[in-house]
Amino acid sequence: RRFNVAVVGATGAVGETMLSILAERNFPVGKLVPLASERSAGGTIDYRGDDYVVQDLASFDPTGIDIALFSAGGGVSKEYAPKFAAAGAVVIDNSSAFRYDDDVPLVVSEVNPDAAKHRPRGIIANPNCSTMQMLVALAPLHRKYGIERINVATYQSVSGAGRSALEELGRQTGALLAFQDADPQRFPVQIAFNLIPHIDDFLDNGFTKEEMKLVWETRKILGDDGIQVNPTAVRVPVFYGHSEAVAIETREKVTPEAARELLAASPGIEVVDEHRAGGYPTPVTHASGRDPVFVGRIREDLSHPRGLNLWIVSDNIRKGAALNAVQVAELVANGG
Ligand code: A2P
Ligand code: 11C
Repeated sequence: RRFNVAVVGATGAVGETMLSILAERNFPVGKLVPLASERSAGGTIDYRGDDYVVQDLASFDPTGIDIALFSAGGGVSKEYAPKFAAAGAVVIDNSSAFRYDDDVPLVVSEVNPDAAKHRPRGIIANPNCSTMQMLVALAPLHRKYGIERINVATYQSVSGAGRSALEELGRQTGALLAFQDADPQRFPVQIAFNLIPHIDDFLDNGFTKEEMKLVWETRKILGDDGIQVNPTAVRVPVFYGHSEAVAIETREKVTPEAARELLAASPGIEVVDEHRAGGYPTPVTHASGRDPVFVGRIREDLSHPRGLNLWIVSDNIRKGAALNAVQVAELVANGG
């Protein structure tokens, strides 16, 4: 059977990758409808070599859509996802609008695929990119050794903040190399040749919302409210690919050798961990434009008897957003 698919936010950084991944993976698309705001309605996008006219979400009738992939921000999802679901579509939503609702499953395809089956509101939430890649790597360790605590510092690329953020890094870099000013617009301070310990809004507890997503989403996806997570989220001047320095504390001791073996045999992961120059994953050399979550620098924590350090890198637009959304669509299409 074929599925009528709507991509909401089709002109955005994530939306255009959703379209290319649907094509790459031969998703059984019947009718394809790219949607965006009235700003880009009437323009065209490419899908499998054909032009498709972008339609205005505000005036679109969702009747007949089977699967809707949303990536146009939380406000758009809050308003339109329930309308698509009411018209009979399964909505796979990449925003944070529904992630913490009890009756909306939050699914990483390699970690908790069965959760996608129980979707009373017709909505499945796609996790935040930094949680996504962290849990693809940590879930196998958690199942076998029991993770009690996670310390994580992220190094997040600008593409996580959308197309305008990619443009800002490019513009500022060019301006500074030409001895011109680089006034910040999309980010609160200059991002080129800098880094910013601030992603998403500040909350009352002094953490940012991006940091708390790592706490809340990890517990929900692993189904374990006891896991302690201590996050710091940092924006870095990289175009594509988020990196994470992660230190875990486990109930049972795990050696680096055992961790390497387990992770190398787990789905969605590629271990790159040689003790030589370049023998570790980086956004540019490994992750950008590719599907796996790359794990390297696996070593014992010198300061904790059951501690392990890992370096986790993945393309935030692919596994962190568009790829997982399409993988969840595959689960739905296969009867999940
Ligand atoms: P548009 O091209 O019309 O602005 P990014 O995260 O890369 O900035 O992309 C955001 C995506 O969400 C774009 O496709 C954008 O479409 C879409 N979008 C933003 N606001 C709305 C809206 N109010 N209704 C529909 N689509 C929207
Ligand atoms: C970033 N993680 O890198 C963000 C982007 O909750 O879906 C995705 C925000 C979200 O800026």
